[in-house]
This record gives sequence, structure tokens and C-alpha cells, in this order.
Amino acid sequence: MKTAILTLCTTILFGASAWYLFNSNDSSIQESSSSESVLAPSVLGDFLWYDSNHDGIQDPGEPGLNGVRVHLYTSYVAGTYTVVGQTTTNVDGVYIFDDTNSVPFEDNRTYYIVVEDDINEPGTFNPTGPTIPNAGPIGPTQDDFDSDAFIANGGFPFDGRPYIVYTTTTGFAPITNLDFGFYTLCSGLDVNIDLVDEICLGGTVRLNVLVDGGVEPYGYDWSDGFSSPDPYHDVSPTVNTTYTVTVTDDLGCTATSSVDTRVRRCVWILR
Ligand SMILES: [Ca+2]
Ligand SMILES: [Ca+2]
Ligand SMILES: [Ca+2]
Ligand SMILES: [Ca+2]
Repeated sequence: MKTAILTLCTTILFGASAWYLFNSNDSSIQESSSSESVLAPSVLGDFLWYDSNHDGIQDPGEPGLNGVRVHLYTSYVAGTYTVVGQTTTNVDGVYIFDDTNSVPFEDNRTYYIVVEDDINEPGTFNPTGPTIPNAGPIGPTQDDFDSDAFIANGGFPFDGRPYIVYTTTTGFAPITNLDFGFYTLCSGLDVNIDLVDEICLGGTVRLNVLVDGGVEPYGYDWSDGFSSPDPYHDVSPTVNTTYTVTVTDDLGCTATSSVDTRVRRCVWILR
């Protein structure tokens, strides 16, 4: 009696799979029916985007980031990290690690997905950093629409770069909710308060705030507890007082400025 040789081939079309059974007794080939399912290929991904409104959520109209190098690391020896996969985002900002560009994924292994390029706000030279991670309402689809990236800072060879840690389990399935959102850093926001002359005791003076850079609208929070959407604050100090304003722009970036007021008794001469 001859022994049948089982040959299992897999054709991968983004989740659609088929197997083929070769029978050496009669050289026939049996193909699986489309209704039969096998495990989908293991993938890790899949999105880098610019979080225009800095809410940590993938909103309609927010662009994917094209041509960004993404590497996959793992550690086979404690303290040593090896690149085991490399890819580049496509025109839609999508990255995928699978059998074509990484080692086969192992069960119960920790992988580090690292963005290797500096990111600028699309169309500008404004540097960006990772947006708010794990934002949005908790629910079964939260991870499909949030960002998961932090800046690495743990003795990794990729310290200082955006990264996501993911540990596989057994029966590993496609994972496409490991996403990197970026927003513009706050370096451009500058705040000053106009110089103030001496104030007569009992008088009022307007502190005017000048803001440069950042993204409107701004909010103004003062050291005496006053908050306003307007760039001024009318004050009536009775003693010399330092006022500090903290300006917050629409991206959540902040900048501060202070001014000293000097109070004196004024003598009014009536004629
Ligand atoms: Ca957003
Ligand atoms: Ca998340
Ligand atoms: Ca996510
Ligand atoms: Ca995703």
C-alpha cells in the first residue's frame, strides 16, 4: 500500500486562503472549497497618520503619511535587539509586516514596531511627535481608531523614536490596530505681555497679551485665577504684583509670560 503524501500550499490574498491536497496514489490534486477557512496570515500593522486636530483619533480627512520607514525589532538575547522586519508606508500611510518583509511571527514573543524617520507636518517643515495615545471612548472598536505610539526611552537602540510594543499570543491572528498618530510640536508658540507703567492705588490697568505662532483659538489662564478667551486682563492691584499668563493653543500647546506691576499712591492736584 502506498502512502499518500500531503502537500499543503497556501495562497494569500489579503485574508483569502486556499489549500491543495496532492494524492500520490492517483496524482490527483484536491483544492479546498472557498467556504472552508484556514488561519489568515499573521500580520502586524497598519497606519501612520497626521492627527490634524490633535485629539488622538483617526478622523476623516486626516492624511496618511507616505514613504516613512518602519522597522520591526525583537530581542532573542536579553538586552540585545535585532531588526527582524523592514517596510515603508504606502501612499495611504499603511504599513504591514507579514511573511514578505519580516521573519515569521512566533507565539508569545514581544515585538517592537519603530518609526525610523523624522516626521514633518504635511506640506511644512514643522516637526511632529506622537499624538495622544489610546484616546477616545473605551469600547470594542477603540483600538481601530486610536494611536498607540510612545517615545522609546528604556535603553533600546531606538530610544528617542516613536514605537509600539506588541506581544503575540498563541493562535496569533492579523493585527491591524497598531497605529501611529503624529501632531505638530509646540516650538512655535511665543507669548509676551505689554510693559505696564506704574499704577495708581485704586486704579485699573489692562494687561495686553501678544501671541505669535501656535494654532488659534487660544485660551488665557492667569496666575490670579482669571481665565478668558480674550488676550487681555483688567487688574486693580493694591500692592506690587506679578501676573503670569499661560496661553494654550488649539493643539494643547502652552507658553507663559509674566509682568510686574508697581502700585503707588498718586496725588491729584485740583485747580
Ligand atoms: Ca484626529
Ligand atoms: Ca490603543
Ligand atoms: Ca490603534
Ligand atoms: Ca489601523
